[in-house]
Amino acid sequence: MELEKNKKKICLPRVYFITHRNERFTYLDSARLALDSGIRLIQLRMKDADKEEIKSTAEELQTICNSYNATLILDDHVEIVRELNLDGVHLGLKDMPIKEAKCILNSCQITGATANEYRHISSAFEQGADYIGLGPFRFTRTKSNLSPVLGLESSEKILSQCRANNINLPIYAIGGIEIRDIESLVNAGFYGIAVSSLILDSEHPADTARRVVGIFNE
Ligand code: TZP
Ligand code: MG
Repeated sequence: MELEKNKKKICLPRVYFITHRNERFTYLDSARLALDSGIRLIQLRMKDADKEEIKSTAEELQTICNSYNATLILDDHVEIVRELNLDGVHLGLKDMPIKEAKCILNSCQITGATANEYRHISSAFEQGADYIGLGPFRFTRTKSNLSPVLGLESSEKILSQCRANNINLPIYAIGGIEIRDIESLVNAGFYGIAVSSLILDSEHPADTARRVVGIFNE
């Protein structure tokens, strides 16, 4: 999907990588690995870092993403997105309201929202969100203070409520997603998947990332 925001086209590919760090990867290395493996939508998420570190990392990653023609979304920090003119921001349930962020950002920049229930999606939709991350699908250690795990049945229910109410936003499944989940998630109506540990904790991260991209390109 391409969002035509004035003259700039921002792409929302179906595989969305969330940065993380572990013994093997820094935040930047995790993003480089994803980009090298064909992923073209990155969220820079640095929960344990201070603002200056987030800003300098975002600046560096922006140059890298531009060279791959990839979309870069920053978690939480609307003011950094504005200052660096990044492609967009992702906001959680306790972050700045979407409509407020839309007033701060320019019309080329996209705003993504976290949802765990149908009412979160309908509220984000009314406020002008450009995409939704719905989850957690399974338990995950990547995020603390997890909302209730949805699983397939609740996810399907929420997606059909969206269809019934003509909410046609791209909705990514997020949280603990495994390769074996992808087919049923797509069949349920998810637009795409947002993943981190599936790739970073795998024995061969680049192979896993390529495999995931390949599934969506089939
Ligand atoms: N929000 C819900 S789960 C999650 C976020 C940011 C992290 C997803 O990471 P993983 O490692 O794919 O479970
Ligand atoms: Mg947040």
